[in-house]
Amino acid sequence: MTNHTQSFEQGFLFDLDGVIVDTAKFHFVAWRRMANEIGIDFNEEQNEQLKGVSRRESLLKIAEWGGKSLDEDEIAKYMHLKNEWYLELIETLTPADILPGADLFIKAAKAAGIGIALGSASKNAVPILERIGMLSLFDAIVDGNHVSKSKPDPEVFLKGAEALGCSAQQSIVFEDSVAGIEAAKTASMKSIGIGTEDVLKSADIIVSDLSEITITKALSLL
Ligand code: B16
Ligand code: MG
Repeated sequence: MTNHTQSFEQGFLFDLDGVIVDTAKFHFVAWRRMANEIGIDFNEEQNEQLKGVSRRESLLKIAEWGGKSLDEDEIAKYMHLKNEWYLELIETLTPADILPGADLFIKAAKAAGIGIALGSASKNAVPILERIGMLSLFDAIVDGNHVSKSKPDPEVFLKGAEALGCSAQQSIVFEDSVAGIEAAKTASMKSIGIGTEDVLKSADIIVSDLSEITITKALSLL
């Protein structure tokens, strides 16, 4: 969903899982169910390493933890199976699952004339945004269906800025993963880390959620 006729002077690029909504808990349940099917188990701490990582890379990581090698047919089968279970779980999402301050912050940015884009690894981003009632706030959506390289490659954010018609220097990335902050840096974009300082130390500003930052403070980075 990109509109090439639009042009914003400044753009805010938002990751989805961990910034706008906590879908990580559903990814964990679905991946663990899938892993158990093939005799592997993993814990919540290991699940941290799957945040922001693509579906295929997540499966390969889990297989590696269990010392299993998978052929292409098995990879396709297990990715499909995990996604079916994940889709069942996200059926329960409602606007109450929006992370603190995310909707108010994005609405305020939009009202200030800033272009709003999604930059997510997920191929399920559109149904998730629909479920939480936030899809119409986005001027551009760049997700796992539009990129060939995953974060820390900057492709997802460069495409987002391009869709908004604004430069990398006038774009700010909002991210909860280390790979996403690294992608913003490689794209020459400022970044706001959503999480804790020990994990996201290289972000320009770090807050625990979007209720803790104002538009003015974010724009002061540019
Ligand atoms: P899907 P984000 C990422 O979302 C998740 O953090 C990650 O755990 C997941 O594997 C990835 O999306 C792909 O998701 O299976 O729905 O295509 O943080 O980039 O918004
Ligand atoms: Mg994320």
